[in-house]
Amino acid sequence: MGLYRSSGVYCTQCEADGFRRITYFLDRPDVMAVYTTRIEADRAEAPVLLGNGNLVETGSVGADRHFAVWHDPHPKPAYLFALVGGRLGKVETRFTTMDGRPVTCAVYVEPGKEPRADYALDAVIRSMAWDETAFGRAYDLDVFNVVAVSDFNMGAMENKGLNIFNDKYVLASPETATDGDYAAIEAIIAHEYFHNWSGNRVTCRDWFQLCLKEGLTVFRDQEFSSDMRSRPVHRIGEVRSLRARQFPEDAGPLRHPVRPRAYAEINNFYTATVYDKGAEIVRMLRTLLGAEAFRAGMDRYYADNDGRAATVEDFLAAFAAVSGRDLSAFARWYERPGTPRLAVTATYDPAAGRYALRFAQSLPGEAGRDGPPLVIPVALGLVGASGPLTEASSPDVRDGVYVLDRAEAEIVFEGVSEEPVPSLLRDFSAPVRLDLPLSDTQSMRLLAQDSDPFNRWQAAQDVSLRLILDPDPGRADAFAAALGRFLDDEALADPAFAALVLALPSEGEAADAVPSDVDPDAIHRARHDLRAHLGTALRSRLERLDAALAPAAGAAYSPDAASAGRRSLRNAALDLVAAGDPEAGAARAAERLAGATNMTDRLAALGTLALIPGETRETALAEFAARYADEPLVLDKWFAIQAQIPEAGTLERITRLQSHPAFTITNPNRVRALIGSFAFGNPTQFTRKDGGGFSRVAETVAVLDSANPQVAARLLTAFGSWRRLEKSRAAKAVEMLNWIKAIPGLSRDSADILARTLG
Ligand code: B3K
Ligand code: ZN
Repeated sequence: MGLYRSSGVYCTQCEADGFRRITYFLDRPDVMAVYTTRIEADRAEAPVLLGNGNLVETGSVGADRHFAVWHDPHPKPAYLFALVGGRLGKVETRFTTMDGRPVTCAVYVEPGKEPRADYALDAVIRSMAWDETAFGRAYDLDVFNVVAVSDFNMGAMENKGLNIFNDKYVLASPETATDGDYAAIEAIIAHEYFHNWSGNRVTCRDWFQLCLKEGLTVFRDQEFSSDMRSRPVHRIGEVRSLRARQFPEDAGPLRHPVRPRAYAEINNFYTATVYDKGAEIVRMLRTLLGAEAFRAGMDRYYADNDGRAATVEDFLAAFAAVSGRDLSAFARWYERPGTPRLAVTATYDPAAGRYALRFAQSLPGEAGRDGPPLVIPVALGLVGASGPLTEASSPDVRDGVYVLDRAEAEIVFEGVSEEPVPSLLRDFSAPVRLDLPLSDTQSMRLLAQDSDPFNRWQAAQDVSLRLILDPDPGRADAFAAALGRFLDDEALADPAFAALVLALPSEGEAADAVPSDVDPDAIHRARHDLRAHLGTALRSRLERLDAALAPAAGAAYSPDAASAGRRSLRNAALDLVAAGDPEAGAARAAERLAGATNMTDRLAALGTLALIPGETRETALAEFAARYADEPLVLDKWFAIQAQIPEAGTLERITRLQSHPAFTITNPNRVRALIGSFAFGNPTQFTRKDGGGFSRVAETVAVLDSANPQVAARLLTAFGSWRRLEKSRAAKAVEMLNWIKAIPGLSRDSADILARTLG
């Protein structure tokens, strides 16, 4: 934090409290000031000089030096201060705001990489236009600059008028970036831009209110991406990531309320809980109030708090004011850590045509007792044998939503002509764990018949999760048949959605569903066997899809969502076929790799091959490395794929990769690609019984801690689920945690994570 140099470029990172490393200051977010910044530098070394706000003066200082003066008229907290000086190329364009202000927008990158910045610049323009129509928010300076640097601890930073980015989230070309990279660039450019209002114009009174800007801004970027792409497909992605990162956090020793009550090191609270659960709270608020009142509440929030350092209470007060609703019970979502469980049971009375749903929520607090109930919006519907039962109705359900605000409640539907399957938490209307015992047959009815795309996908996930936890070839056959019908009827109509339906829950998600004594090897085997089973049973269909989705010869690559969806289904089909028949799969993947015309297909084929041991894989990996020897961001993908190979030899492979010329412990992207992917993406090897996986990550933390405590502390969070592992693995994890604890002079960042993890 503070002022540093990345590949010759001077840059700053001040959030949360880095400004005090640049100069003495009352470095708190509620101390707001107008800044004028004069930057002076050697002209050859730093021809480009950027600051916050508008450029007001430039000039020479003697023969070799020059200066620039930037003035930012908007009062801001010190954490939004930034400056950049270096040799940089740029792409730029103009945008005129809805109130007629001409804005020059530019993206600065390493000279020579300018063509790779076009997509990011386009995303800036689309973000500006979207915030005007979706939220009535216009940009408020004459320039908006984005700078890409290659050493950056997180994704990006929303400094006023001068967003600084990890180059991974700016640079893209079809040859070097995947569809996923394009989508992430679009989302992060939008996120940082949207902070201009949610974070900068209205900032946080103190760091306990972090979710006020982060949860809200994630919600805003999710909405933007949903409008740019497919809404249901994007929603499924949001929930997958919530379950992969936030649910485990909320279930382990690092759990904390969305608005934490205490912290030792605030930089350790930029978490999935603050960001993603924070966004879910905003989403629930919109569901409860309706789109119109929600928008009115947002307008009110900006009107009342512009230029202020606000609190969660200020945020909720705006919505209470416009809707007349009492939101005091809803506010508990900010205070209660943990993921609530929602248990539901159903009874059907055919004679009366009556169907009752009984809800019980629970979220044990500190003393093991349930606290006061949360307000849970449950979007729902009933699904009959040939589709949703539209004539069924309940007085408690309005616009398809039932609001549960008691510990237990029952609602009754009348006019129910056949026994339905309940479709609950449609579009994942609340961040809870649903406890609803459905049979495979009932789930498969939802997959085939529900009108809610999210729950159709969820139904397939539920069946596969049950089959991973309790393998049964007969039931797997029935599931394959249901998937086959789904693919025949719908795969080509919405390939992106179909690809998600084919993707099984991750090993992490399966582990999350096991109450205790988690054995990652057993989960891996069961998941692998199910993939092989489905790949074999669906083979001919998958091969037909593969052929139908092949791009026309010579077709140009386009990163748009529809094209990306076709690629994702085609690659998912190949991957599943390979699971069923590794030998044929390896040959097919190698062929795909050789013929690929873009990074998405190339990397997908390499990912399929990576799971099939043998010469073909090793040759493919070597060729990939040679081809991209000068592309660090592409080699990160190569590091990551290898770090996640679920084989005993991976540790040895990582040792070799650590001395690869492209690897350096001082670059956060490299560390995350190799060691982070291993710790967070390779459950069987990270938790190896011999402790070798834990110790590799611990050694990295030890080496990294003094130079980059933030990245070290983040790596350490991989140990967060140790208590749920089976005893021998858990013991090894504790051994390594204690080893780190004994390191003299450990950073506050790492010491804090350690203390809570061992707690
Ligand atoms: N606000 C920054 C994160 C700062 C992290 C400080 N350790 C990026 C973002 O969320 O937009
Ligand atoms: Zn943010």
